[in-house]
Amino acid sequence: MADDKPRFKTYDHPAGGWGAAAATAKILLEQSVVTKGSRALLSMNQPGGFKCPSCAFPDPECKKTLEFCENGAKALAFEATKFRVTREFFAEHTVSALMEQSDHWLEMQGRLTEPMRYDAVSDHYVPCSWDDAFALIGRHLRALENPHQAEFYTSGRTPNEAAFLYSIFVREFGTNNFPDCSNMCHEPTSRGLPPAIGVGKGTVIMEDFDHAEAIFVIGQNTGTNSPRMMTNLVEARRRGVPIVAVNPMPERALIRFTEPQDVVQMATFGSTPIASEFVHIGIGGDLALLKGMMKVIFEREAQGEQIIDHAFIREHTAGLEAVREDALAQAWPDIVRMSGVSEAQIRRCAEIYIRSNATMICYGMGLTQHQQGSRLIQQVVNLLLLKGNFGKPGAGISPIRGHSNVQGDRTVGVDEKPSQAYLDRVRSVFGFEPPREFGHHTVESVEAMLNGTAKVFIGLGGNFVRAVPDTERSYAAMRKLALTVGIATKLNRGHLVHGRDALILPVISRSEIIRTRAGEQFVTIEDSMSNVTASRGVLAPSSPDLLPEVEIVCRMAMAALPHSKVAWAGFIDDYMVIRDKIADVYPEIYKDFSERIKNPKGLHLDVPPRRLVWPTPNGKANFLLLPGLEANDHVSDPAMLRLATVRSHDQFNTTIYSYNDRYRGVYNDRMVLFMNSDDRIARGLEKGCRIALETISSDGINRRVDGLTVLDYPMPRGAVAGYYPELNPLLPLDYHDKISGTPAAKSIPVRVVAS
Ligand SMILES: Nc1nc2c(c(=O)[nH]1)N[C@H]1C(S)=C(S)[C@@H](COP(=O)(O)OP(=O)(O)OC[C@H]3O[C@@H](n4cnc5c(=O)[nH]c(N)nc54)[C@H](O)[C@@H]3O)O[C@H]1N2
Ligand SMILES: Nc1nc2c(c(=O)[nH]1)N[C@H]1C(S)=C(S)[C@@H](COP(=O)(O)OP(=O)(O)OC[C@H]3O[C@@H](n4cnc5c(=O)[nH]c(N)nc54)[C@H](O)[C@@H]3O)O[C@H]1N2
Ligand SMILES: [Mo]
Repeated sequence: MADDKPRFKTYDHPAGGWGAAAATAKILLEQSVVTKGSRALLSMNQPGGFKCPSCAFPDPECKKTLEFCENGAKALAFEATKFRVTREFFAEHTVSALMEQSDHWLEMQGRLTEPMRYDAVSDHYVPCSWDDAFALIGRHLRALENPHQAEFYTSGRTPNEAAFLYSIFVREFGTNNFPDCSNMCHEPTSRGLPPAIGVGKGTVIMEDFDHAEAIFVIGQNTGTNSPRMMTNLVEARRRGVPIVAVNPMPERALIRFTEPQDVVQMATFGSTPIASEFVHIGIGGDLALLKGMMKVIFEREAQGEQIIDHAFIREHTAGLEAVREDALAQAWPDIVRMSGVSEAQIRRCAEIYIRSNATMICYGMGLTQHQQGSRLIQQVVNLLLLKGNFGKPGAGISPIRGHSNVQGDRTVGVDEKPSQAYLDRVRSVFGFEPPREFGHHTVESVEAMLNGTAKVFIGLGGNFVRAVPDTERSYAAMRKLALTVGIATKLNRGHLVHGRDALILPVISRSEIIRTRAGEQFVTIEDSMSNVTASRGVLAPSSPDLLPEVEIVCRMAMAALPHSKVAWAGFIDDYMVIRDKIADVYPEIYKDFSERIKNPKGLHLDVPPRRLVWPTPNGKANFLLLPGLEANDHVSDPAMLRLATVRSHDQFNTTIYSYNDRYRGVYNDRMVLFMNSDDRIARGLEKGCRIALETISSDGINRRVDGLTVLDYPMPRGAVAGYYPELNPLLPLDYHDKISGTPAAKSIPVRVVAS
């Protein structure tokens, strides 16, 4: 069919607008959820409704209009789909046959309907009762020589109540092995920020957008991955606030955007320019850019200008001197070469920062997924501290989180490096002695599988094997396990790359009603700005055989811990009981949780730096030095290109909604490589030719992906981009930020080879 042929076409309209509206309608139609879906959309992000299952950006307060976005609607439509994966489906396909299908095909089969167990004799998943499923999990966990042989993964859609109980279950079981999707995502924020400002979270709230005098958006594709934030950027821009977008890809929505909620703009085909300054940064060039801006500030101060907030620095910070010396020591030619940005533009960015009395810096994966991800985030803090950009309206650091509850899961205990104070609270509230040694993060859990120490993998949501680096090795790692458990809404590759025993346990989704013997229950979610709100599903569950995640966690615990000190059965029906325990373990932030959550606006968890209180060891905000200008290990190979693996407009992480990427002009293909035409010509490649990429690494493992079409694209020289998860085979497991364990998925050193 001609319509399925790959097409590449420059997209030169604004992002958003009618294109987004049409895309939303098409998806609702395709998934046959028009009436059901539209009804659900009306409840999404409304008081009394459920939280959007897509990203973690907060909802604007008290908006009376329909508050959703194209990609939120997609996430909902694919959750509320009419399609079902039934026992007949599994009887029809062997697991080996399913492995031949694409991720997109697997997703399109629809919602899981009942628990299934892998049968090795027939190579089929076969139906299995819930009781038998929990008994099998209990048997495997109890048979381990020690609890550290199990890995307990979490993906960030899991609500607070289930995540909290999971963290208690796993700790009573005896390990802190909590590989988590955040280990591949904003872990550099969670580990990088505490030594700098004392908390591992952002300091900005929604209202700050109304007071900011300058906004930087670094390494984040806002229009695709947190579209609701576009409303804030449009409003800010209309107020005349300068917006600086720093990105190797000129992401369309950061250039021009039409608000789908803006009736006049929609009717007149109008749009708002977003970035007042687009910084076409080289991959990993952000460190040099930040230092260049600081150098400008220090130089002008030395010439007698008053730029730095000296009173703030004296009262609240430590460590400025080393950072100043280092920035001043960097030579302009090096800064320009390493950032890929002209000195003039760096000076303009510095000028924007200097003139603003309240600067907000937002960032995404383009900043975290580098080998120095954690320390890069600290450089952002350095810049903000210079002008006292904390504890005042409109200012602060704003990590834009990914999954809708990824921040909440960490807050309520999903943490492989828990603090001793938290463990003490767990002991006093639940009466067992939790393990004190740190557990595995995601990369360490794959290593443990590879070296044979891990035996059991339980995935509370997510699609582990597709999300982690080094696809081939990770598949091999999973296949060595005794038991793999996927607790999920949809069939995914993680269920097909499995251990000797394997279970698929289907759950009630965010948009669906949870009804227990005690009546209808709601769950709670913490967004990127530390607001905790209730989420109540409105749709009937897509199958009568689904269980809520809370019940699954409790019954796993009961099966694994026959002598548990915790009254698990008491949590299954009444989620208020769980919230009371959360309040007991976290009295500072969750005091009176059950009462406070009755407020439709929810509660805002305290972020001390907003009050200029710094919970660091020295009680100060700390300037922290990252010497030099390289955010990744130096590679001397002259043929090297830095590869960023990114999301298309039509995917949610490993879930592929379609093969299109509208704003980048790509249709019906995901096996593409975005490249600067000069880099293509320098390699003697024809326009649109097929190539293979190979990773440049020193561990002797050949990592290669074949069949990529080269697209001429406005990338900086030396930088290429392609899609995650297709390019994950190129990402070595040990190529990560050593502080956080986060794979450096935005800066893989590769070379082009013949396909
Ligand atoms: N629709 C949709 N929404 C999502 C998701 C989704 O898949 N689909 N995923 C969710 C999740 S879990 C997350 S974490 C977020 C991810 O949201 P984003 O952080 O936007 O994630 P990416 O698309 O991976 O890439 C971010 C941007 O980084 C840029 N970049 C690459 N390398 C560099 C660099 O060296 N420097 C700079 N400055 N920029 C660079 C890329 O060009 C890209 O624009 O979105 C969440 N929301
Ligand atoms: N190369 C490369 N790799 C990356 C990234 C990158 O940019 N480049 N990004 C990384 C990032 S930021 C992240 S966050 C990870 C994502 O890693 P994961 O969070 O593991 O992956 P997802 O694709 O979000 O998981 C999708 C699956 O979750 C299940 N699911 C959906 N909703 C629910 C629910 O409500 N409950 C339960 N129990 N299950 C549900 C569905 O079965 C679905 O198939 O990938 C990381 N990997
Ligand atoms: Mo993420």
